Amino acid sequence: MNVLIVGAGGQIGTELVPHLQKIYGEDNIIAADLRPEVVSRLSGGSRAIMLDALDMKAYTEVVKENKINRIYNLVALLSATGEKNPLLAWNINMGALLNSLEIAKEFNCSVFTPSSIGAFGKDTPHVKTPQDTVMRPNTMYGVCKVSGELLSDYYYSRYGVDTRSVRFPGIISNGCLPGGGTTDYAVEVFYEVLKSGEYTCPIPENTYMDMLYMPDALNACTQLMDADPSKLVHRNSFNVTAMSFSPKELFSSIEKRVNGAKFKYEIDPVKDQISSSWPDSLDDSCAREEWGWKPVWDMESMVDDMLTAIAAKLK
Ligand code: AKB
Repeated sequence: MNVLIVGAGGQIGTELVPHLQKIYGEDNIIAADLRPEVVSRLSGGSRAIMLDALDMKAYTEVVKENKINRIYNLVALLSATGEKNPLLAWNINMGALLNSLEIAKEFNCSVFTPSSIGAFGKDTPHVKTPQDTVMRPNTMYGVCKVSGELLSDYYYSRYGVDTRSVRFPGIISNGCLPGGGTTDYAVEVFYEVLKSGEYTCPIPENTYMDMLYMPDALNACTQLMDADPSKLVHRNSFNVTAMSFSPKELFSSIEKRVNGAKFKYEIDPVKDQISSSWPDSLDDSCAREEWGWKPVWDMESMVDDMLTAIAAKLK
């Protein structure tokens, strides 16, 4: 297995690289990112290279030279940033995906591209959102995610490219900070509370969204890609979730563990609009049935682990 991760320096990639190294061996993983400072951070113990996934020629050469047979395409501008510059979001998100699919077709690679709860919209059923349902997002990020799901399925049915994907909810982690997402509050709060004892939340207190703790997200990335293809009814993309909570519920769980922590709300209208259009909770039974998805972290165990890890990091 020779694996290439493009967009490796983001929240998921930073932790996916060591996760894949443990499974497939360090020498078989190449971590690629556009930013030189990120490449030097990634290169501790891994094969890290500078690559712009929009540069088709350079991308093709990397895949050819390294005999890559699996691509994790993690290149993306997230939901809130995407609303600041929709055209850029389209160009980056769709450009990287199309290049990945074309290269995969030519070199017979499998491709994992994360989709998101952002693929759903206000007309989607919000509670226990089914796997197959209305998808009419009203953000550019969501439009890219739905288009990406369709394109990935098209490359599978038309050209036989082994494309697979999950719809990630908010991912909570203590490695690299997320950036530009609507669910970022659920990570930021831990840093702020441990640094200053208070946090100002941009999302209304009773808005529910699905979340996953990073170890479960990493397992989703590898478990789905290693799943028996004959069992997959769906491919692009599977609902996955481990917990659904509102800011109020998360903060009350943190408050129980951090004495005197204070929370207030200054609602960001863009994030408010996006978060209220997303599901409150997903039905992930297809992922459970078709490839054995079974998350292990819930909100309480995640809060314990995050507080310990970030307190250690801040020291
Ligand atoms: C975002 O908030 O944009 C992402 C996502 C849920 O896809 N974290």
